[in-house]
Amino acid sequence: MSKNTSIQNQIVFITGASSGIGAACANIFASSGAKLILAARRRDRLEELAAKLGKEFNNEMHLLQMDVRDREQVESAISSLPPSWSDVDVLINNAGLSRGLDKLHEGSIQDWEEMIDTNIKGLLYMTRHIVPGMVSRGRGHVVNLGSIAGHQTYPGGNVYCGSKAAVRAITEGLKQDLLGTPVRVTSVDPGLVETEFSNVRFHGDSDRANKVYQGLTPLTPEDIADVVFFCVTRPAHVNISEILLVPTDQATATLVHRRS
Ligand code: NDP
Ligand code: 8X3
Repeated sequence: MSKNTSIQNQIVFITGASSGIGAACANIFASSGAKLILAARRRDRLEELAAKLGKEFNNEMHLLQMDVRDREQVESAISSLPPSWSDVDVLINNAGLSRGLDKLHEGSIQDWEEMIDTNIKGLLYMTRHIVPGMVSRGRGHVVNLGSIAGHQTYPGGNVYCGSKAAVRAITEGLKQDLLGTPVRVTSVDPGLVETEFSNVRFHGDSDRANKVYQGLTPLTPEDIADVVFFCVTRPAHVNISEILLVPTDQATATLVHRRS
């Protein structure tokens, strides 16, 4: 029988670790003895999380206050990692956001740029700087957070859906380009997960954000982290390329069952 990949003492780099799915990934990997590089813009949130995980699991952590949209910041953060942190085994490209739900012809160009710069360009910068080391060391796994929005476009979703369709294509391309190396590539594509996502989408309008999940049981960040962990811990010869997961109360990007 093939051996599952052990995560003990592996270096796991998680972007967008200050909230939601990224924070839940940090928790599950910490509980299995991984060494974590936790990155996001909100350093206070990273510190809070690291204090909690350190107390619970006593694992090693390295915090990076970083904006994935800033190419120079990404380059310098990665190139100046201390030697004991530079050999990243698992990269979880999770940092991402949606902004607005406007019709395309009425949309905010600033919102579009924020989504494209974070969800596509940020993921590319991270990948470009981390994957060469994985190839030369002959080990590694990249997990990208896609979305159901990369499979189906919904009204008002236009640019967000486009950015996640790009993540899907980029994940597929990366897998093709890494063929012949042991580096694995996975896209985890959730439907509705209750996090700060909708609050960010609606620029802090929490009433509108709460309505997204009203009357249904959404996925939790921990549900997604479980799936990411499952993919990463499969035996080395198993590459899970794509997983689409939705709440039982969701059938498509627009078809959901609400009890009230
Ligand atoms: P949250 O808003 O809870 O978390 C988003 C994380 O991304 C935060 O930690 C945020 O940290 C970070 N982030 C955003 N912009 C940047 C940036 N420029 N540089 C660095 N970090 C950044 O949302 P989720 O946990 O739900 O989202 C995580 C991923 O999952 C995203 O890619 C999202 O598109 C995807 N997803 C979410 C779904 C959902 O329904 N919630 C469904 C499908 C996919 P900070 O603000 O501190 O920088
Ligand atoms: C987040 C899920 O349906 O709000 O990617 O786009 S959705």
